[in-house]
Amino acid sequence: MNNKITGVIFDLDGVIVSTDNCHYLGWKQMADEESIYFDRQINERLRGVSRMESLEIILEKAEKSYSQQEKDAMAQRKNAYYVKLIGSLTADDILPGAMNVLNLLKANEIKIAIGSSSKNTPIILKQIGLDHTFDAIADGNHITNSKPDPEVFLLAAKLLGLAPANCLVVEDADAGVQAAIAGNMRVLGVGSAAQNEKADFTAADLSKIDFATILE
Ligand code: B16
Ligand code: MG
Repeated sequence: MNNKITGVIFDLDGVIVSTDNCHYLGWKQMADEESIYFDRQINERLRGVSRMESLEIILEKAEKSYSQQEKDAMAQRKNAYYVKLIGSLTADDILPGAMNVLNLLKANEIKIAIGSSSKNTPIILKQIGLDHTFDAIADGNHITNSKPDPEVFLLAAKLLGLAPANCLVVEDADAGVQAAIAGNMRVLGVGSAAQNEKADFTAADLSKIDFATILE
């Protein structure tokens, strides 16, 4: 079977743009208002994890239990803080190497997609000027099972019209690396996933890898 890479699926947060600080500040404001302990170390555990699953991780430190209605309201409140913060993102926030890689792939007629857990994907892409760049977008609005489930990547591959074996995923979260492997795709781990031994390729960021060698 021909397993040449003909499509690349990019995670968004931590791969194309870094929004972790905005997530941290949004959750921190909500947690402080509820007197729930929250720090940057706990924030690391939220990488690639859906909004409601992130809230459950934060609530591990809560001293009372919350009803589903209260949880929905807390997640909504955090998202309002977060959306306000990402309103100041610009193309300058695109991570090192990302534009070069996207241009290289386009020049080589390799299809490109986004596979992100974030329901704010459309807003973020518009803010950084990449809303017309990708051939397909699969995000938190289109899936029911979040990473490490492969659903978002399988949907991206389907939208590209490609078999999973012909796709490479680029991820910064261990949950995302696991999702790519579960979806029978190859994976390049960057950022926090640069040390992940399960990844087929690793690099500190997209400026630190010769992408052409992956495509050979
Ligand atoms: P939202 P990715 C993920 O994006 C973030 O890494 C994670 O921290 C966040 O909780 C999740 O999106 C959901 O985001 O609240 O905007 O729907 O890394 O999968 O692009
Ligand atoms: Mg990510």
